[in-house]
Amino acid sequence: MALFQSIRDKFKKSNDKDKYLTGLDKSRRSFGDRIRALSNNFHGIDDDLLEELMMILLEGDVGIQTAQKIVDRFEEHGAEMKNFDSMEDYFIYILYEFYDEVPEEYIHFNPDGPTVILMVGVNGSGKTTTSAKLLSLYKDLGKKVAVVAADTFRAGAIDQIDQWATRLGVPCIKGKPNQDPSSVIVDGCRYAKENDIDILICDTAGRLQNKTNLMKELEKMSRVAAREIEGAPQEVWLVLDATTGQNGISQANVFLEATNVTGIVLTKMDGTAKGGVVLSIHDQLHIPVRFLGLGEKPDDLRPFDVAGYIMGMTKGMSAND
Ligand SMILES: Nc1nc2c(ncn2[C@@H]2O[C@H](COP(=O)(O)OP(=O)(O)OP(=O)(O)O)[C@@H](O)[C@H]2O)c(=O)[nH]1
Ligand SMILES: [Mg+2]
Repeated sequence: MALFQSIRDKFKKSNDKDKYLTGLDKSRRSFGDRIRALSNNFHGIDDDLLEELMMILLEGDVGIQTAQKIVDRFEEHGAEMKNFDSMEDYFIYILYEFYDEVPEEYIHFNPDGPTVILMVGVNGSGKTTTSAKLLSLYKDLGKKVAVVAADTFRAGAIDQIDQWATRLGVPCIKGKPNQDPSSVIVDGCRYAKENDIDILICDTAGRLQNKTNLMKELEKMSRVAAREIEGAPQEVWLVLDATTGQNGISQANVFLEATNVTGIVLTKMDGTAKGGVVLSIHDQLHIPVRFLGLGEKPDDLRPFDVAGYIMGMTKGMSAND
């Protein structure tokens, strides 16, 4: 099938192919393998098959509204697929198209100075680890990077990011425990301007708090950053733990109401069989997924790639492909 072939070709050319295949192995073993198992009892597109596909989507954490939309789209033309292989390829194409229909939004780099990226999210979602991975990624791309240890709330948080920074050989701007995080961000922005930093990553605290306080704190951080560097923060990335599945979507909504989130990073994709949550995020939140955490090593954070994601979740690719 030509449509499917084009996704496969894109994936084949990707440098991140192996990372996607390994990182999404758990999801593929439940999601992809279950789709393939439908071949045992395939007699065309009927209500039973549609119901099975719906179940597979739901168990992959695609979420009911999103799953229903996908199945409806599939049903429109699916009946033309007369054998299992073409049905499977068509279904994969529908998943791909479902994500791909909105044009990709790219990172807003500041053309006139440091680009400030604020990392936000609930505790344990992976903000600090992701900050470190981003430092490593942009450093490897030849950017001058620095990090602000703006989590002054949790004991040990400053040391955690500081140790990463030392290991990666990048500057870390720190305050004291319990200092106002916004004041550390001010120091970070000033350091970035004085030292021609290209990308300044701000690792913030993941304390659980009510929406009003969260809003106030995030608003203050953004306001002080903008006072130092025009247009800052250029990006606010919400870090979500993929293993929390649909709960992540409710968490996301709280942050979306509290601040201007410009992108999502989904961590721990390697630790879940419920990787379908990416489709649900796209459909319900309309915020681009920028990166996927596909493992614990610094280079396991990969830019989001639809073909990689869909192929990694479904068919994968054999060694001879
Ligand atoms: N397997 C895997 N583990 C990850 C990934 N990203 C983060 N982790 C792990 O998740 C745990 C929490 O990560 P942190 O980066 O400390 O999370 P945080 O959001 O900064 O947490 P707080 O500072 O408490 O708010 C750590 O053990 C990380 O190693 C990922 O993509 N894959
Ligand atoms: Mg942290």
